[in-house]
Amino acid sequence: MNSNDRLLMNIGLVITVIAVLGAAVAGGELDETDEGGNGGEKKFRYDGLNDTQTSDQLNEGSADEYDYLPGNDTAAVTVFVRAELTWTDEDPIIGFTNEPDRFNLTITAPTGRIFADEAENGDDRQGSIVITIEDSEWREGWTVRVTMVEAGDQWDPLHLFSLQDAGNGYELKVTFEFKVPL
Ligand SMILES: [Ca+2]
Ligand SMILES: [Ca+2]
Repeated sequence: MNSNDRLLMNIGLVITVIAVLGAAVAGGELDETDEGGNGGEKKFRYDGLNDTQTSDQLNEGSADEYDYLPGNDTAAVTVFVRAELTWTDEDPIIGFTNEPDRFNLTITAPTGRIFADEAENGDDRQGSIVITIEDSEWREGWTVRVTMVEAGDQWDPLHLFSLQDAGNGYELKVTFEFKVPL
């Protein structure tokens, strides 16, 4: 092997190492070493779960519930949760105003602790609720609940005639970040 070949081989090795490191970062497969309470070491693999749910129509007073078990593993520890609910109230008929719709978004943690928020859409008929939970250290399952609290009806300018607004559709995007013991 001449010196040029050796140089090429070394360059190839460096590129391979960089490529492997890059893949590990991109895939979220970095390991972490945590100090355990008993002085031992625990290793975890980090991972994520993204889910999107859509509904064409949720009637006023009704709710949809979604259950999640991050990693499909009761040993997985959820470290971050984000749920975003968005909706668009219907276009009103000409001359009428569509009064806002009100949704409630509730996340129930494995401990039973509840995180909830409620909002109605604006005049542009766009509505959204976002809940984020950071620094969670909880194992096991979570529940996300979407409730169509109240659908404001359509009214004429003099408030003499109304058309019932029965509810609304929505989109729900949920993200979990969790670590699984190795
Ligand atoms: Ca409405
Ligand atoms: Ca509506």
